[in-house]
Amino acid sequence: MVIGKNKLDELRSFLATPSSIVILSHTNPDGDAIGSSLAWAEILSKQGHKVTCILPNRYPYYLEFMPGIEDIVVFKDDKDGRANAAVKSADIIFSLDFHSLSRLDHLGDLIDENQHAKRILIDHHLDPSVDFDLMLSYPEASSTCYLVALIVEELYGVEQISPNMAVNLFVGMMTDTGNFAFSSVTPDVFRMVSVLAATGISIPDIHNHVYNSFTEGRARLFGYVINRKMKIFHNGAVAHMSLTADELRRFWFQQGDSEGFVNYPLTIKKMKMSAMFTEHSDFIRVSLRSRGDVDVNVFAQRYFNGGGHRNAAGGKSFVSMEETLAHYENSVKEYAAEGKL
Ligand SMILES: [Mn+2]
Repeated sequence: MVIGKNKLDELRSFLATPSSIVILSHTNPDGDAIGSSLAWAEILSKQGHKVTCILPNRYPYYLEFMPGIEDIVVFKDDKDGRANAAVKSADIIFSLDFHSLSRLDHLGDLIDENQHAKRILIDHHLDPSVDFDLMLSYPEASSTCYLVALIVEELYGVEQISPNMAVNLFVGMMTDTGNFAFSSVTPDVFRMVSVLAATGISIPDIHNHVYNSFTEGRARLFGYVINRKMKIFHNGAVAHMSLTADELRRFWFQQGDSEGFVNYPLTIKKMKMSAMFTEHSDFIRVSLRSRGDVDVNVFAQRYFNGGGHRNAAGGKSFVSMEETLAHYENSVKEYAAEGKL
């Protein structure tokens, strides 16, 4: 994929003079959200801009190794008003790895107060909202980190990618592609991986940090949910799993612990679609994954007030767990009856 020359020219002109810049990413930030934010922040700082990264809430503990992550302002824990000050004085607000300011919870209200800043989107989710002055929206891109790498290449040259930037970009490119296994992966993604690897980063170290740094509670919770909570139906083609707040407490749940669980049913032959329902204080988080042509982006939009990508999407439910699971099973039936499953 190629980033349009006009878009790059516009971006270049927005960045022509040193500015106060805020970089935002989505609630429950993942490796791609954080990696793209940190890498973009580093290169912009080097160009003389004053950059603040803000996330609506905290990142999972196993991403704490990412270089520069301690400088991110976590809006939910921001006692000294750093987010407020940065947003109010911002000339440019970048939104990375999410497609609508509505995904920011209360941070969105703060953004609304600054109406003079230019708003720029860099993202790969489907159906972005239109409230941006410049949109670098590429749903075919396998990750936002890959997009940022391409933009850095075009604007400043790949030799400007430092080892720290390479670690951050690699984390997002690796996690958003299921270890470079999804259909969104192109030959050019591997070209960019080669560029990152050439900076001298240790890919085994990154892999260990991201995938082999969990707690014992997480391992036991995983065993529990697969053994006791996975339901398979629709002739073995659809699965769901759920975790109530009570069950999460029993396994000393920390944010991020259930990350990736939803993918596991898809390791079963003939499985086409998987869902994971996790109870939070005022809603149930819905994660959806699918294989091939089964479109969980449309499914999430239609049945769970959400969206995302064709094979990975999410949403929310505001009824009880029991009702949510029943709604899911009925929705699967309806979707299948339309030939979409
Ligand atoms: Mn992403």
